[in-house]
Amino acid sequence: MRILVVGDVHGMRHDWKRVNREAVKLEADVIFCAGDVGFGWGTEGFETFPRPKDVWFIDGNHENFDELERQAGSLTGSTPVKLAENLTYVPRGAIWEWDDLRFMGFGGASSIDKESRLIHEKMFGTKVWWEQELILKEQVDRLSHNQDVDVLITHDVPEKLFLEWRKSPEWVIHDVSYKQDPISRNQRVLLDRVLERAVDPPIHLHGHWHLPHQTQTSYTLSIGLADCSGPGCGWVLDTGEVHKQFVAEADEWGRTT
Ligand SMILES: [Mn+2]
Repeated sequence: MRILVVGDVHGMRHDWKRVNREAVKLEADVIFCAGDVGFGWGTEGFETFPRPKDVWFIDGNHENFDELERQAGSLTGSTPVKLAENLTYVPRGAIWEWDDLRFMGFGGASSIDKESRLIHEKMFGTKVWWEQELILKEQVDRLSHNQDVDVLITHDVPEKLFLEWRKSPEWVIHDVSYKQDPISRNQRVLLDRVLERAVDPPIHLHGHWHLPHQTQTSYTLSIGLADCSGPGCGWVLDTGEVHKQFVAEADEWGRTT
């Protein structure tokens, strides 16, 4: 089974069309968006976009969370929720299997443009920021320990993986203060706990930063995806190959015979 994992769509219909064209070219069975799809954004929300392939997504920070909660029932849950034909939402902490591989999704992040969004709300009277974007401690605490996940998909990056990424040559950011505010850092620290419960998965994918990178740590290959307006927005995940890689690494850890 082949999954095309993509970064932030931000409700951009033309970017989404390109993602679909790529998915056909790459013969992907599923498109998985790692958050910031632009769900429930006016009448042109992500949920109205064409879906020639099966589409799965986690939430990011730029979604209409009232609408998402109304349609999905909750932002947390242990299993994915089918919202419509070819459209599945993965609540924070949900687990599923594709070809014997265990996947976990965990959305949510802080909007660093919150202040300008609140000003917009005051000026135009339309809601463009939702407090549900933030990952809450209790949403993490409800996860059971030792989930032993093969592939973890989050919107933001766990702090532990971020610190490794920052040390690597792939760290090309020029504004060192970018997403270094205490709220953003706290969100990433909460994701560290998710990473722990998932028992250091061999593969981790995330969006939110719009910066493509591949950072190998002792246990996890962390892959950052650009947003869907440019290159580096997609990662093809072939369950057969991931499984091979996982087994090879497991051998090195001495976990399998
Ligand atoms: Mn984001």
